Amino acid sequence: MNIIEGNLNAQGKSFGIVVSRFNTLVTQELLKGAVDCLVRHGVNDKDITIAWVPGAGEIPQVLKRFAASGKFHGVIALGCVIRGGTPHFEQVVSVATSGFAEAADGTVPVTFGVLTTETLEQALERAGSKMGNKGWEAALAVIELAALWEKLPGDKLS
Ligand code: INI
Repeated sequence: MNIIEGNLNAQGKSFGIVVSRFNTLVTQELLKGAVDCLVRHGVNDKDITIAWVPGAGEIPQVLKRFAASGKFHGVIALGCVIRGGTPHFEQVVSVATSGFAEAADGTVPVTFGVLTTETLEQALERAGSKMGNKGWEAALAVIELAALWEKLPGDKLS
């Protein structure tokens, strides 16, 4: 039996983060959580590249470019869509999630830290208060996948 798992050591690895500006109050906290997680697991500050985009609807375009660039061991998507203030909530969420799925094509690990909530309060709870920080969680997941990637059969980023 072969069991393959990734560890949480990210030393020497580089990561890209795509974060949306819409609901910045929340997304800046997701970003802080993600960067903190990467750095605490050994990533050098200079090996983190952050791209800001206008809204969650724009995340997939940049995510795909990052994933295809060959420059990163993993890429993280961060955003926040709040139903309360979003008449076209379903459309924005659908564009973000289906685009994410296209970017997560197995080239490099890609993780999803886009909050979809009913209220701003629920979003803030998931951005560093009582429900944790989903940015941190997305970063931890990409670290584990990046380590796993090195053990999977096939090509890897050198
Ligand atoms: N984008 C978000 O990231 N969150 C939202 O809550 C939101 N609302 O409320 O509409 C939102 N809309 C903008 C969207 O992501 C695109 O930027 C826009 O449709 C232009 O393509």
